[in-house]
Amino acid sequence: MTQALNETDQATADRLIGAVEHDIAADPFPVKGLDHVLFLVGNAKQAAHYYSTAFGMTCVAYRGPEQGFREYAEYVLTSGTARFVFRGAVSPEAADAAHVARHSDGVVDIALEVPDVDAAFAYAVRQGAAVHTEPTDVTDEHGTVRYAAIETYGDTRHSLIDRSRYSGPFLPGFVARKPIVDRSAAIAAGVQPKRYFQAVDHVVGNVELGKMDHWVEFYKRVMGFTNMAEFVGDDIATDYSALMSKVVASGTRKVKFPLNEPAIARKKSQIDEYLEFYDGPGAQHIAIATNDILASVDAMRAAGVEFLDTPDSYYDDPELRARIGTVRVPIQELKDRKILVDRDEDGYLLQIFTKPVQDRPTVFFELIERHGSLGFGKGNFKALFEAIEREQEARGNL
Ligand code: TYF
Ligand code: FE
Repeated sequence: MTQALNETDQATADRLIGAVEHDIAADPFPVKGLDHVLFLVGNAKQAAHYYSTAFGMTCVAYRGPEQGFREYAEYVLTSGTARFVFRGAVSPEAADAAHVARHSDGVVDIALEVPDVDAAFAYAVRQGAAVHTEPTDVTDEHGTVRYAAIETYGDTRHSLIDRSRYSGPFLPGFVARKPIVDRSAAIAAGVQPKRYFQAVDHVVGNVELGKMDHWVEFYKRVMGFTNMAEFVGDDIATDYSALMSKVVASGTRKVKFPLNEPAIARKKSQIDEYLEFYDGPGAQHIAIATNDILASVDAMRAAGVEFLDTPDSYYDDPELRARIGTVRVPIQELKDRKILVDRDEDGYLLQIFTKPVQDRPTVFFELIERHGSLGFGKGNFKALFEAIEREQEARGNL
């Protein structure tokens, strides 16, 4: 099989996303990691094609009318440990058709893999989480998966999944499926195509004005997450762009959820623009971790993915040069590709942001290559927010 996951992939992914030693057994809400991100989209067949061709992902599983599931077609794509599921409504009566009509393409489930669904669910509900799905077993010839789901911001939820007694390609009912892009000729010729990313680093939520602390407290209380140091307060909010941000993470740091809210500033906040067009809170961006951001950006650009622009002045700024010091490539390589760089006491990171990946100015992606830094690119907020505001202006939303 192509690009099959092994222990080395798991170790690589954990290193890339900055996982730390942590005894999950001592946790009130033990989390093994991110299981998958479920997108509800208008056309899952075409989404699966885009993420295969433009994001280099591999389709590994499918479920649809052919398997007796008349409501939806669902495609499971992976890249290293990252797993995205694209679900499109087949039946006009499918509940998810209404979700797409309201929000357009977006993230509905940020699913977590847990060792004990019942214990995690009971803890979350005791701590005030709203129930989406009670714990239940689903079974097919590959074994049993136990899962439950709790509600989070907007129409978003967190499934809690125990797949330790399951050996199928995804979840019961799904069948293995061959990749959409045929890379077999290259593989036969001895060239193993390089993945554009190996793991999901973080998933960011946009919530309403005044609700950021509510959701930070939610993740602390319900999931035992803790605050990470990085946050954007009033100072950055009013100087650069109108948002406030705090980050919560699981004990291992494998699951990291920054939460943004709009702040009142001179201009219309990029978060307000999202909330208006998504018609409520939801997932804003997914950061995907790579060990070669230069190659990934080149490949994705060549396939037609649009990235935010960064002016040359960013790279020519002597203050930035001094702060950044030496990174693994000459700054010119980053400048050529508009890749941003930030450094803190632990190390540095390289990052770049795509433009929104659907018609509405809502969900986008971030490519991130960490070298020690566990941050989120705080030093880049000014340059990044100015780039976002140029796009907002072009859309007539500023
Ligand atoms: O995840 C983060 O916090 C960074 C920075 O609209 C960021 O990627 C924050 C807000 C935003 C885009 C990026
Ligand atoms: Fe980010």
